[in-house]
Amino acid sequence: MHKTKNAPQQRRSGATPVHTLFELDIVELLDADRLSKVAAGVLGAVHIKNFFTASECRGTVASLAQDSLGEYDQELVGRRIRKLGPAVFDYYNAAEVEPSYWEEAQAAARTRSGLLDGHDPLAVALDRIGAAWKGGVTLATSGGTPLFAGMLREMDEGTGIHFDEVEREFPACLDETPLSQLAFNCYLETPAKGGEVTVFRRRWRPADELQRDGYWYRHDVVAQEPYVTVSPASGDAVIFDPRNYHMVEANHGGRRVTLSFFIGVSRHGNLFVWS
Ligand SMILES: O=C(O)CCC(=O)C(=O)O
Ligand SMILES: [Fe+2]
Repeated sequence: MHKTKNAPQQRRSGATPVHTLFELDIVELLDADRLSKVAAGVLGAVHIKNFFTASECRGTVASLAQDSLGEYDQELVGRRIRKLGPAVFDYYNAAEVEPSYWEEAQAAARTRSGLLDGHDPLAVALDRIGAAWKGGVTLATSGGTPLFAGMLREMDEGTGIHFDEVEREFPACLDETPLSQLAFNCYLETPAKGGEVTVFRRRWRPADELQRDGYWYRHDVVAQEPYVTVSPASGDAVIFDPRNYHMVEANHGGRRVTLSFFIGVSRHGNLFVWS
């Protein structure tokens, strides 16, 4: 089901102990301690079984009309990744989030709001995360206006190796700098084979720009690094720090549909989300 490859704990004689701390925890219920550990960089990922029930997944995917999906700029990313809703990523090359973002955001939130038997799957996910965190979860803001969070994303060809760090890619975007950035994905439908997500214990360094392969990065940047690989079943959710390099394998047989957003940890202890 899952694979963990960690470097051995280092403890040479005479040296102080140091721990790699990049495990994959598989749990039935999300808890605040694991969320903190991923945010603090001492846990590779948390894989939550059955975050959504089978009927919540089926209901949401069944009511998601194919024609409601747009996609990331194929010219930029080099593959087809479809999605409902705008990503601030779409505006990385602009100085700020542009008017078309807000229009798309409103339309997508409206479409998504009734997908789960008349309810919003994002609201359900945020309730469950808030219950685990025992604190508030709100939408992140940009220029005082709440951003869109909660894309429904469909990938067939996976992704290359990349990282996501809003403060480094789009410093003007969020009103509050998060102490840590997490990626949340709940897998509403999963392929028979493929679609695994691998997270490497390695953040971006400036010299990595020499290792770029178009939008993605060459495998060399993570070649020596510990990693965790998660093979989620439908209904499962995975939380990791996307500032670590990560990638998704291509699908074989079936669709891979996720509810996806980023989570920032606020200086006040609450969480804020965006896509
Ligand atoms: O779909 C996934 O498993 C992860 C996709 C990804 O790159 C992200 O959420 O940042
Ligand atoms: Fe990513």
